[in-house]
Amino acid sequence: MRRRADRGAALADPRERARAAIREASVTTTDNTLFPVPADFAKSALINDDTYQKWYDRSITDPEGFWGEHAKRIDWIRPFTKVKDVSFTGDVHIKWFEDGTLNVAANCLDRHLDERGDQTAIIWEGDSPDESEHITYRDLHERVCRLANAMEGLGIKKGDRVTIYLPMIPEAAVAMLACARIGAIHSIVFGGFSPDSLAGRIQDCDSNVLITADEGLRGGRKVPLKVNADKALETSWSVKHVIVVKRTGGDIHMVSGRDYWYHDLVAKASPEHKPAEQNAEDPLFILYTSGSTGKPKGVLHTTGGYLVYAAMTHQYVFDYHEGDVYWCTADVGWVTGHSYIVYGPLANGATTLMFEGIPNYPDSSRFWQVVDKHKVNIFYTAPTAIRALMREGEGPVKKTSRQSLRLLGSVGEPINPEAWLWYHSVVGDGRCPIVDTWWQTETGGILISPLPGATALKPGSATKPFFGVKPMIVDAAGGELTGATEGNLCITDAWPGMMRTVYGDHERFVQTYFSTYRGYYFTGDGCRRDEDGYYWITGRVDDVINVSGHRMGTAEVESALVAHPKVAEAAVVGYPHDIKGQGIYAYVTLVNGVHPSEDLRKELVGWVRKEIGPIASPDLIQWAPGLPKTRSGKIMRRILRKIAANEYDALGDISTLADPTVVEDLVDNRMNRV
Ligand code: 6R9
Repeated sequence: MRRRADRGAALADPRERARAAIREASVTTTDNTLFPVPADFAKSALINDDTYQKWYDRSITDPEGFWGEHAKRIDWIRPFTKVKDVSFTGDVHIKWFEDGTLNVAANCLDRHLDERGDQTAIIWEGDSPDESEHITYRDLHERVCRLANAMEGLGIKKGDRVTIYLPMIPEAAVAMLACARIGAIHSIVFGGFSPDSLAGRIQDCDSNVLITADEGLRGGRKVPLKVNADKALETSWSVKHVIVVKRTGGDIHMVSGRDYWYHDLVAKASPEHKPAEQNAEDPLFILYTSGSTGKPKGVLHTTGGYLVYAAMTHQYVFDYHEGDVYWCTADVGWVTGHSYIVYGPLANGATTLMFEGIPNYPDSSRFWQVVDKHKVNIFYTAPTAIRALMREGEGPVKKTSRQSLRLLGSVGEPINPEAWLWYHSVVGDGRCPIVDTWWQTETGGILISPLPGATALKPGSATKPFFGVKPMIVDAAGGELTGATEGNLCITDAWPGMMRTVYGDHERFVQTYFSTYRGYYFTGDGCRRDEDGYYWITGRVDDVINVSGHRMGTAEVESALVAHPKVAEAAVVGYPHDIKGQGIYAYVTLVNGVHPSEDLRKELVGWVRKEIGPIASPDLIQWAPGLPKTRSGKIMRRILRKIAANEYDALGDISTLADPTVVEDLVDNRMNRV
């Protein structure tokens, strides 16, 4: 690799170097700023530059040999003899290690007991700084066995779908692992989703069990989980059993014969349980995620390949060493929580921190106080959190030590170079490499990321592919673009952690991911590759927007808006937002005779919150007497995106519109509002 612009090397103090880079970033492209692997980091790193290249080349030329070997990192009950059976065309199918058998919970718990039964598996840090708990591997194993027995006692069995709607409490991890232990398929629904969203997800997979809590606690505020669950269950008759964890002791209603207190069930259950023998391709979990069109899709992950990939990426991307304390701030309601709070770290015998709260409660020093309190070595968060904390200045960070930190990570959306540099220089004191990890719910694990002992960093670039990952950049027509270029990002061959299907709708899986560019997995992201072969993710190229690192389908917000009796039509786009990355911008056409007002605007925001959940609240609503449409009636979102971004000069060709004057009106209104 070419190392350019070694200007920084002249500055010995890494913090000074980072500051110089910040100054530079505001005037030049950050392509020119290279952060080499710090020498002391390289010394003890698991993967260095040479190993990366050697392993990567082998993973591409001999994928079967490579993955066959690395799959041995987990314990198989019956070893596999076949590594890979994949087709991205025709009868699309993806199978890894298909004749092997294993149990995920046994890999995350039982196999560690002899060696590290008394080591902390989960450090739980509560919403309030006064509450925390260390759970050893032995203790976690016992809790999981008890719940597994209790669930089997209720008649829950292999293949059943179990919906989990819990706050960030240890019982969330216990519930996931108990499902894995008995072969039930979990489907976690983020606690911020509304009763309707929960109901939709329960019904789509015909779930017969719901595990929830009386209330959640975030930033000192209560989240009415059981009340929401009760509402969702009014229309979701498949659910026969509800298991309720007591978190706050809030006053809730228990339906007799349907609802059970978690604590009563596990107290009565045996602490020993024999894990079920699962096939490598048996489903492990479903996780709903937003796409360009229609309802959220149930992304299905299976057992063997997923675990191999989650564990291996966790070890190498985070350069995880025995004894490290590792903290990923995600929620288990998102894929990051699945792969990098629970499955990857626990399969590796790590100590993983689970945080119930939010970054600015009780104050915006909380993350760093938790780092000091638990001596966190590896810290993994989202750019939106970094940007929000950056706004509070260096004070809240600098009053903490953070000496334990060795590595920082970022995930969820592109990290802008300013935020990257602040994270590096202020949070990491210029000492800690940052792994900017690009991946998706669908990919199961990280696909493009630096390996911190091998890759020189460029702020804002996810850098290089992980082992076995073959990225390809294509133009709109699907032609491969080589060298330094920009286009749409595809992956040309399978990796063990990728999704296998959309639950209950294989055709939608094929249509969504393999038909835009035939024979390739299409990510939905735009991407640039520079002269050094570094990848820079430029954001979604479809109608998915990324709000504070959360995926949102514009179609979902639109259908929530048009469900309001006063709304005739709505079009939703993303627009640049300082903290959230993208904000939600809604153009709303009211029913004839209804007059726009501030009250109505508030009512619509509240309506969307109620329909989908707070994460879908529109940031801006613009009244639109008409929407720009083609003569065939298709809304021209390209134009709406430009107007929302205040880019009026770049509206492009509007001559194909049925009524071009609509655009003038929208532009006038937008300009008058800002
Ligand atoms: C893991 C996760 C996936 C979408 C993805 C992309 C964006 C995630 C990123 C990133 C740039 C990164 N994304 N990580 N963009 N750099 N490091 O976030 O999964 O919720 O499914 O979102 O997020 O646009 O396509 P998910």
